[in-house]
Amino acid sequence: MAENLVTKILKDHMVEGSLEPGEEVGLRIDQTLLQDATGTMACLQFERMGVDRVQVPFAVQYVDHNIIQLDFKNPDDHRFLQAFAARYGMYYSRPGNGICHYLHVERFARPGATLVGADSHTTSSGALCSIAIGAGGLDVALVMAGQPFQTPAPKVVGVELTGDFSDWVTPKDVILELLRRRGVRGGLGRIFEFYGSGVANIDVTGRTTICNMIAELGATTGVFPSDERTKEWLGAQQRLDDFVELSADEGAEYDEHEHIELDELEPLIAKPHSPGNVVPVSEVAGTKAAQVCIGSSVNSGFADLAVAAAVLRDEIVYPGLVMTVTPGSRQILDSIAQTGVYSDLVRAGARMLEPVCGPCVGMGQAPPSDSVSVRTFNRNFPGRSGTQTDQVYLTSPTTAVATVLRGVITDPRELGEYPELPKAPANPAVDDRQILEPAPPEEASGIEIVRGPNIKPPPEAPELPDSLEGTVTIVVGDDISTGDLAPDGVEVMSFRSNVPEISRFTFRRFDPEYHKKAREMAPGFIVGGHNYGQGSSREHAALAPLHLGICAVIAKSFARIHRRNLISQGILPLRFKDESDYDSVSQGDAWRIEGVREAVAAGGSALTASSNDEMEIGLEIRLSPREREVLLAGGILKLLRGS
Ligand code: MIC
Repeated sequence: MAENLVTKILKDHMVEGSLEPGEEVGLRIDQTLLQDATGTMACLQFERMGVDRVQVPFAVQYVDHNIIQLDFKNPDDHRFLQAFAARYGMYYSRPGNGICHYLHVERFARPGATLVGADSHTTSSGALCSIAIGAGGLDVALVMAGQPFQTPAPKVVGVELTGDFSDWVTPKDVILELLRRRGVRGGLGRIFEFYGSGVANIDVTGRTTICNMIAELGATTGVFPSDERTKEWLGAQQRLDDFVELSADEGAEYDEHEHIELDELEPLIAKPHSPGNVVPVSEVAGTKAAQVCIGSSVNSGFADLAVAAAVLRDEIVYPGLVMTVTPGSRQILDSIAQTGVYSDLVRAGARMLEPVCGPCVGMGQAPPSDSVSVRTFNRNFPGRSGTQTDQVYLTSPTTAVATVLRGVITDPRELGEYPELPKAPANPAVDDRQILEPAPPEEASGIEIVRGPNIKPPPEAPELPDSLEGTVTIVVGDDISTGDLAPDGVEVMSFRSNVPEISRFTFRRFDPEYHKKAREMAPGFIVGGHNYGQGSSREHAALAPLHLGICAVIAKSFARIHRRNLISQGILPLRFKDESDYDSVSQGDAWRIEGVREAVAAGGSALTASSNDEMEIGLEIRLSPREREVLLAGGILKLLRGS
């Protein structure tokens, strides 16, 4: 039978389970990726697994998120991670070397490989035809310890691309178009495979943009075929040996279909406060902007920055607005310096930032109160920029730079003729000296891993009890992001190695005192709407509630990574049998759920919550056999240890 590309790569890596959509599949993983904001927890949990050396063929630790060094906390984490990587067999990319997703596509991703990373945008490496999946830190640590990666087998959506872009329209508009069509829940349980004649018109940088933001659809990942563009890229990266041609068979079948005619796309933009809130730029044109940020974890490639520079050559940044530019990696920084892109941007008045995630996660450059910030980033959840009253729009570099010129959101097609762009250097500065090799096994055990005072042991859940009795600590709506549970920004993220401290910020957007109330009410339940836990992979969004005494989350539906993080940490995810029951729940309700352990052990699918001894609420349990074992034990670590 003619096979699609996803099926080919998954079959090649399947070690257990089934590829039937929704069934659990176990995959052999070729590569793992950690970044610093999720890495310390993952490493601390890896340590508890009692494994002497990382077991995957290639593991890398990047440092790109918690970069601002206001005090000792972030540098202490970096020091810990560097020593840990050397000790346990991971490569270590030094701070300032670049953003993990850009670096991985430059240096390590390869066609046909599998990659699991503790960052939801690990999907970026789909640009080089890897099956690259984001996961919580503990799940990645488990893979590093040599276990297969367990995930629900996805449906495959074939996205046929035809035609070519018209001037000013870019690959960012492809992913915004998918988000416009499907919204932030439209990719759940799905891998998006791109094919068709239009694929050849998107270079690896453009493919990276699309695959990065496929995470915003809630998708498992996205993947492009390995073709001439892939070969060109690998050649420039001096990695031609990694090239293999890979694509779907002629006439391959897909579970679902999308078709995008590139010529028909127009410049798009996502309005506050969701990446799924997409409209044509023309609809919001004229909106005054206080800030424009180009670059960061998406749209930081050479082509993205070159177009901004070409538009700004001999012009200046509109006086009422501040512009920042972030190159994706040291290599890209070198390329823009060599080609004059850097100086055109500097002369125009752009503030040039170092190649790190930066403003995308509220790590500096927070916009002024109540103002509009136009960003080429991937997420605009409320307050993510660091300013609680932010109004963040997400768009392409062309729309962003048109806005820089005029001071108001501008359809770039109004700028007229498309400028001549500088060419990327044929031989970019490939230099891996900032990526340190692990110590050889014979020296590794002598390495001291220093832990600063902010590095605290992660909490563990108790075994699943026979019944759950507790209080509804909060009722939240649809599309709650992990940023609501463990916020972005310099202050909160510096507690990524310290769960007791980070839990003080849980749900602070709704109630700054939530953490105190939750502790008083413990054991507690959280009640949520659809797509609970969307966004990032940060397991702190499960660990902080665990620390506050949350034993179960009851929602209308869950985002993939967060649902799995809850289970891995021993928190039970349950769904409403009848969604309308959600409306009858209030904060402070006393719930009793009998027979939980028995139902989970027996693979039962239903439970009943008795609320205030007055009302019965039907609940659904949807767990794979493996997830049931994990929950019964009280989380993955306890299951592994057998206690
Ligand atoms: C994000 O873009 O939301 C992050 C910050 O990269 C997260 C990782 C984290 O929270 O550390 C992600 O995407 O998983």
